[in-house]
Amino acid sequence: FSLCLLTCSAQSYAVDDQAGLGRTFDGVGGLSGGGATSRLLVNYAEPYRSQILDYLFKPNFGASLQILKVEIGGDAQTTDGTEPSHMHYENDENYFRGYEWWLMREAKKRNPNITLIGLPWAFPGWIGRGKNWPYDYPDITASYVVSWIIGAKQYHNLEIDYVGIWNERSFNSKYIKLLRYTLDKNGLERVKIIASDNLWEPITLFVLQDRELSEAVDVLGAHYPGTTTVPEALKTGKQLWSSEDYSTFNDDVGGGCWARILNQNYVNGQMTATISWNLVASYYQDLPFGRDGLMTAQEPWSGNYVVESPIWITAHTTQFTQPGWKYLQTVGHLAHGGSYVALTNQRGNLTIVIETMTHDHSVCIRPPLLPYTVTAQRATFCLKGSFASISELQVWHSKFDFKVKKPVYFQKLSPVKVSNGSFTLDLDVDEVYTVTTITTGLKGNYPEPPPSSPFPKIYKDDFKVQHPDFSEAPDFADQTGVFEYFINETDPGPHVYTLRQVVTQRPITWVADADQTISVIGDYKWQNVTVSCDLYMEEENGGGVFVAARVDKGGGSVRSARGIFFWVFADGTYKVTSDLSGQSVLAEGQSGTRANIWNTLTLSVKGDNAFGELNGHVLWKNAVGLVPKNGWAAIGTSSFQLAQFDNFAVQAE
Ligand code: 147
Repeated sequence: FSLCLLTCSAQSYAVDDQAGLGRTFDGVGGLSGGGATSRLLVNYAEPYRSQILDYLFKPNFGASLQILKVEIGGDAQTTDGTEPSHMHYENDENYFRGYEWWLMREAKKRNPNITLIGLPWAFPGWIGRGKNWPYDYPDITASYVVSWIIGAKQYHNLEIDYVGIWNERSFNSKYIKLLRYTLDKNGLERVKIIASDNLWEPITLFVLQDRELSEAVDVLGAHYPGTTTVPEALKTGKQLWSSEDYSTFNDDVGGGCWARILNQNYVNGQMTATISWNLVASYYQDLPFGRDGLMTAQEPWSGNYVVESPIWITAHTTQFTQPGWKYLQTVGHLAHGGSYVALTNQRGNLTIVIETMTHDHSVCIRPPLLPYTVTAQRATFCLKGSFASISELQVWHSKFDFKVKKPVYFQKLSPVKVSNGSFTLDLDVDEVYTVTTITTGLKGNYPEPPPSSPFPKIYKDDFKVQHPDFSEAPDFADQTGVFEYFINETDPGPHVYTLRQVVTQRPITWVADADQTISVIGDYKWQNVTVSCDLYMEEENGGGVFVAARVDKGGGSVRSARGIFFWVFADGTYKVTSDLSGQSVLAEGQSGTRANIWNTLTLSVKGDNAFGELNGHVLWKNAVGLVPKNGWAAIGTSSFQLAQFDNFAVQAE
């Protein structure tokens, strides 16, 4: 007792529950969506796909995530692509589109206790009855969102635990109350509401001033809070979450960012859950925010994936805690920089996580990080209250090393003996320690996956799949509109199995979707390519379809995508443009094309020259002027309209 007091007079930190405990821990999570961030994951061959899922979700293996948050697809562009809605049209319901259902099932399979969250970024157009706004008919929006929750249970036996409002956009009190009411009316009282997935304000003031709203909302979720909250948010008495955070390139600085915010979101901001955007970087790296996931799995064609440092940083917390544990009140900053948190299950178990991330090695994408210093230091932790009798603790260690580049990730060290109620660690900079009574920690490991390789230079898809596992064809990354496998029941000939663009009305958007639809595929570095595809316009008035090469943009800037676009229209004309918007015309003329028949378009680009063929005959040839030097191949339509695609083929040099 006295010895600990003595050692505690230096740089020492009490770990003590005698004055009561802190907040309830809700978990660490990953976000799939917002948008299409898991797009390429689904097409990994086994065993690699399961290995990736194990690194993410399997308890006591890798990140062992405690929360999975997914986008409720709204048919619109939501950062790295579109995700399909379960209701493209008012009279349409389908709970087997996209990959979020599958991902939730895979997560649950590995961890039945994982917390599931759904949040819309965008909505199909009919929700707004023509207006780009989801709150004019709040009953429609609420029943649409609740349908998704009911569908999850009915078709996938998935119980959604939390639902959000509208990602980083306006909330509406009437809508939130109606959502609560609609949930309850459907026997979904257990589903909790998060609001508003934006900043702490104005939702906090609304909750403080509106008793009914306060009763409807369970969690205040803020994005990129920079580890801090506001006094009013604390005053609500609600759980406070960082419901989207990180979004940082997943190198070791990204790992440092993640380590710092996982601890300090509680230490500074009393936040009890932190969710990473995104879960896994499974989208073409040249789309916005490339590699901003806990790990990287962006090459289904090679099988290569990379378990990045944030996976092991996550493990430092998740393998030694459970949602429902309590933070201790005795958490805080270390004297020479860094922080520590301590959590208990209130039945004798204790987990302490310590991080000493330096400023420059833990900057996140946002918000700006004010200067601070961290130096090597000796820290003594004094175990008191229920923890006074602990005699030994397990120790797990990570150390980033930006000099000789020999990092240590999540390594088990010898247990530390507690003597006279305390233990001492010599902390260097850029380290994470977990010191814990939990003995089940494990650094999971699979053999190295295949080496990285570029997208195949020769690629074909005839979309001939009778019972596809997923609604979307491999490797196509929809940037506006949704492209789905389709079966033409009555087609006599070769086009029974096709890919179909199905969004017929501009969605309630999250960013500026193009006025055209487009799905990109391939290698962004491609320059000289031949892209060909059979196309079928279903629209007689205003029908138009294209194949493209060197497409240089996707995501939120898809509207300004440039490249070489070869269009044919149902009015018997063709066009070649250097932009998706169709403004910069390189060539145009008569094609004789019309709706409801199949046409084959071939676009060949080499250096500054390009030519286009229609049904095997050269239709145009040209020197193409100012077009991008490289980019993806693509297919699409001239507006939100039904159209089909078959026998897609690309040959790159
Ligand atoms: C978030 C979105 O919610 C995600 O879908 C994804 O786009 C992510 C990428 O970092 O960003 O949206 C934000 C966009 C801008 C800011 C914050 C969040 N910002 O400028 O502070």
